[in-house]
Amino acid sequence: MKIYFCGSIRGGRDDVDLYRKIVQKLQSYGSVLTEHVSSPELTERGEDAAAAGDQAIHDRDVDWLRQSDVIVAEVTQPSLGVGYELGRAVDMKKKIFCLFRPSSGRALSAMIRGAANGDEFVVRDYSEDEVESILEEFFSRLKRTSV
Ligand code: 6IA
Repeated sequence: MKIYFCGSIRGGRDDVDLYRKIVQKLQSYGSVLTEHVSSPELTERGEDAAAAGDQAIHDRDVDWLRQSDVIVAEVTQPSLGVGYELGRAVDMKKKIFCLFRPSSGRALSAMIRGAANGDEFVVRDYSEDEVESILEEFFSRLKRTSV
């Protein structure tokens, strides 16, 4: 299974340790095309050096989205890129799982929470200590529905 993980980069790297934990867990279900999103070396400011490569990043990511079987997004830290990826993925009729932590004190965008339909597009509120069990639950349901 090919998994596309979305997490904030230029939107802010506050949750990078959590992204790492999620990606590690996702790797037990398949290959994660976007493992770099969880890399601590990838900083929001360090990205400026790569400005000339933005088009290549965009085109490669959209191509990976197309190839992926499922999209998992940590959406607590608001990110334009993650919102864009989710919109494109909806249009590609992909299976999408969004994770949001209400303990952040933020309110999730209506364009993400409002897109949830409990089937193709799932939004799950969670707390950090539940992250592994929530992913287990999601992937076991995914396996049941795709056989
Ligand atoms: O707007 P943001 O930067 O927060 O958007 C983050 C999302 O866009 C992530 O889910 C990524 O999939 C994608 N994205 C944004 N920047 C990059 C990127 N930067 N590489 C890959 N995906 C990205 C540069 C990488 C570097 C090694 C030169």
